Amino acid sequence: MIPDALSHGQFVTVYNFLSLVIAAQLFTAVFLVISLPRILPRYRNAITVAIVVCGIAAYHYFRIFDSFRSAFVTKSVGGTGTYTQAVGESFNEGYRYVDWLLTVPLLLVELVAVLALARKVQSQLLFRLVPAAALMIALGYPGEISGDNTVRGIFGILSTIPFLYILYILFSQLSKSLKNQPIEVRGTLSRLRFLLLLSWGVYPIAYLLPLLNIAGSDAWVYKQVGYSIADIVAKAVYALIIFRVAKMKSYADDREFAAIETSREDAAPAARSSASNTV
Ligand SMILES: *C/C=C(C)/C=C/C=C(C)/C=C/C1=C(C)CCCC1(C)C
Repeated sequence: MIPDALSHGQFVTVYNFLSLVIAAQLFTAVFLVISLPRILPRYRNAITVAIVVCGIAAYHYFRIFDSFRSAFVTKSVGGTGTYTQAVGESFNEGYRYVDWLLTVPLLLVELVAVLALARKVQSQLLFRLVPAAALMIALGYPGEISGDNTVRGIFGILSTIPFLYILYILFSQLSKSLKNQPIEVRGTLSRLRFLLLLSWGVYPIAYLLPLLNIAGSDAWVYKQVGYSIADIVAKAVYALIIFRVAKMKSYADDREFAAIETSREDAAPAARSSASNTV
């Protein structure tokens, strides 16, 4: 439930986190646009999807930020007092879910695309991952907007089923494909899955907070902060690691490209490829 009132500290905390997410998504997208020529064309699809994800997220955070600012108002001088819900305005949590409905399937597309698998394997993976991701988000929404903790709990459990299925596919099916990846990127890709697990795991925990008897407005504030941090890691940081994988794979695929790209650095490309095996 959206709290009736926020203390000044709570208001500022949410305000600053929402603002930070806008900056992170927007400038990650800008960085990736500028960096596209630094990878081979066969990996540019993956990065283009990453740019779209960060762009969609930045857009929705502008909307969330606006919605937050008009939903909570204060009469105190200098804005240092309590903020209460404005008459006729309500914070719209729907923006998050529309955002996730679009971006979560795309994050999985991004990962599968950078692997550059055989077409058949790729479509098999996406055929499983994309609908499961959409189902997970769609099932979470009725619980998220419900003031009733039983409803919240039931939809939370329903949504966890496709969530576990996605993790199963990522950690079982995808492992087979990892063996065919260049040796330089295997470690990074494997760690990327744990980053995904850790950051995606924050969402159901943040969702649960209102059920854990944490005082109303605190639970809501922690939830907003949790979703915000998770969105930065799961989209922007994730995109930068995908970009790194794309760059390392480009170098491994085409030594001439690697030589041109690294010519301003001292080390020879061949010697560098084994030294760059870290995230
Ligand atoms: C960029 C946004 C991302 C990666 C969002 C991910 C969201 C989830 C993994 C949400 C999962 C949920 C559950 C597993 C159960 C409770 C309801 C949700 C939707 C919060």
